[in-house]
Amino acid sequence: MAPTDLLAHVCYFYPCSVSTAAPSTSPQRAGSGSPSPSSDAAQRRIPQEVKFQHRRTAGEVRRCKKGKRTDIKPHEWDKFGYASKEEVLHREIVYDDQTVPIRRVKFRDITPERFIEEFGSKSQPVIVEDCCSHWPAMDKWSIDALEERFRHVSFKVAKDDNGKKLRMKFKYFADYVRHQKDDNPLYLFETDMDDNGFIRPLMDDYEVPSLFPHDWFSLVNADSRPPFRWFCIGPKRSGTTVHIDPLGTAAWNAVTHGTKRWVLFEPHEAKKRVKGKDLLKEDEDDEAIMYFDYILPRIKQAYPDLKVYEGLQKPGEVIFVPGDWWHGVLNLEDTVAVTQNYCGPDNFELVWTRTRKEREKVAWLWLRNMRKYAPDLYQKAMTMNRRDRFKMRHERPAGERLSDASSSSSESSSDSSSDEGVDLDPAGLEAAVPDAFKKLGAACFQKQGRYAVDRMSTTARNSIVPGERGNHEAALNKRRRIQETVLQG
Ligand SMILES: O=C(O)CCC(=O)C(=O)O
Ligand SMILES: [Fe+2]
Repeated sequence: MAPTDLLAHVCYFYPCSVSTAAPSTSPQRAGSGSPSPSSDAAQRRIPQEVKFQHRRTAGEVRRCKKGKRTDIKPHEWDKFGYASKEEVLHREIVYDDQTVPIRRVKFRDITPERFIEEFGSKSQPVIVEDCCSHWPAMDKWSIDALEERFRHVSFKVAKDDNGKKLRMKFKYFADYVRHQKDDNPLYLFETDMDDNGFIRPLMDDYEVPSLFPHDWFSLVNADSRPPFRWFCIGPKRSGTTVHIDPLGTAAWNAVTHGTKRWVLFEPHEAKKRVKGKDLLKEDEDDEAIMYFDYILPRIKQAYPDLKVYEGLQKPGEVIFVPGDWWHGVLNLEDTVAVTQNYCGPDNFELVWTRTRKEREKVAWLWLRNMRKYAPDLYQKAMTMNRRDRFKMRHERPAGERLSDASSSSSESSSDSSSDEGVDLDPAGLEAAVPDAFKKLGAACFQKQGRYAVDRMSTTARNSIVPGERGNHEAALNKRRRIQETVLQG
């Protein structure tokens, strides 16, 4: 029995530390000196214990923390003492000259057509109020209700340095959420919602908001498509550091419980400015909470011309993050959300340009299915390729590499699916872009390849062995065979 098991009857203790430092200072405005961080807290820690309800929670948490961060010890996860500095979570956003409120609109005041005209095609972020308040998830995704349903189901709560997923049973994660005092807590981010039969019931609790009717990436077979859907539980103080989503995809993110604080920057802004790494002082960290506490105020001070979009997202609200926008999040409370990335008329050009270059095999499989199931989209992609004199893999002589393509080694199991036997000769295709794509209007709401997509994903789903216990290789081979039949049939 582990020593911690002997400590208590009802509660189980996990050593960590607490700071005796005063709360960090509020953000200061440009010209009033550099906002001071909370990092000196690290030097003045006194040991403290976190009480968990379950005997095994501490061990599970330690295992995941060790895997996720090798630079610090599990007991150092609270070294800056943010759990006793609630002020950071309650700090008001000051909308000064450079801080722009993220626009807000009520769901009942907007149609999908207006949404794409005003926000999608203009690449403007927006928070849509009351967009998902009717979902069953609004009740069914409280931590307590989720614990009842998924007590023994394991969810991904971190990744190690090799990209291996670290999973924890929900009962331990719920225990952790309720009691943790970490500066930057473990963040549950589960993408296997459809494939994992134990987790799939979550899919019945929400729907894709009607404002996002397109999902042209779903023309890529389920097992080749890059991850695009996540169920997220962020304990308070957890968050996501500033980044751009992959392949130019846009995202919607719906909160059912808790509050997210968002920061966004326009796509043209330099990484150096928006991440502010060179504004960090020695011994400081740059996790989400530190970013919102002192890095963002310093960024505003250092770059007064930088436009910073900020806003709070509450339960029932959905935020639209356009493709290529920088964004970061701090969960101000224990927060439950679902998010999906997509490709539609608002961002197809961007996504196709990125995908054909960065994910050659995915692009090839996508194009192959566009040709078969979404001819308008196929023509659009081929027109772009001709315009940019872009040669896809099957069009280049054997052995000729795409000069600036990034490595495709991170691609999914589809890498081994056959690339041969299907000729995608562009000859004879119309050069003109169909009118429906030129004008972003009602015509664009015709869903591309609907039948094909349903048929493919059903077939693929049936061949998947749920969870991680089946014969993975056999399942993959079967899926490959089905995929080839579907694609060539
Ligand atoms: O809710 C969050 O923490 C942000 C999620 C996000 O931006 C992402 O998954 O790409
Ligand atoms: Fe993101």
